[in-house]
Amino acid sequence: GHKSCILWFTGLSGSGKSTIANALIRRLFEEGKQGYILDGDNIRHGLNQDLGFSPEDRKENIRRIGEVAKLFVDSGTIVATAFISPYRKDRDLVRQLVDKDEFLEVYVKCPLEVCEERDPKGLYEKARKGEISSFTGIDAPYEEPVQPEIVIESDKVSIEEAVNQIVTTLEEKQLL
Ligand code: GGZ
Repeated sequence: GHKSCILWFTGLSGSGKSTIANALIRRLFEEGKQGYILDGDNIRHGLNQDLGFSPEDRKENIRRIGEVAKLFVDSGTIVATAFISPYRKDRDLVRQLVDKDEFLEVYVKCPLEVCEERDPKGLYEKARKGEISSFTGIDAPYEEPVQPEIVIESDKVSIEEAVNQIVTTLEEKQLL
């Protein structure tokens, strides 16, 4: 069996949060464990489509996602959330929504230069040209986690290694 928990991915745009979270949920499924992912595709385009990228809107985005993630924990699911969540305070508020052992902050650490080089959606280029404002890492802040449960250096490890790293931590914490 497993214990349900929130795996709270945080990191810059293009750091690999969604990719790693998706690979993790797939691995859990293969092992017969119930997992679910919350990301921009199913949240920012739906529940949170009224929100933009001002500090206030990002705060409300994270607050709602935290509440939804808590519901998934109640339902017995391992939930992975993949949002930049740039403000430490907003992440800490979510941490306090569930039991201490049910929240794992997963910092997907990747140098800005590498994210900018990847630029999968061309957003960094637009931000540099001033076509998008308040872009995280360019003209909006990213506050690094202080004591994340897991740090993944996504420019140094493969997706498979990242998944292994998370699974190992879940096993160590007796969540799997
Ligand atoms: C940051 C932005 C912005 C701005 C649009 N700043 O690479 P992506 O495209 O898929 O990931 C980014 C996503 C960030 O949404 P989050 O809900 O994760 O952000 S937060 O946690 O801060 O609320 C990017 C796209 O949306 N995007 N404009 N200005 N990312």
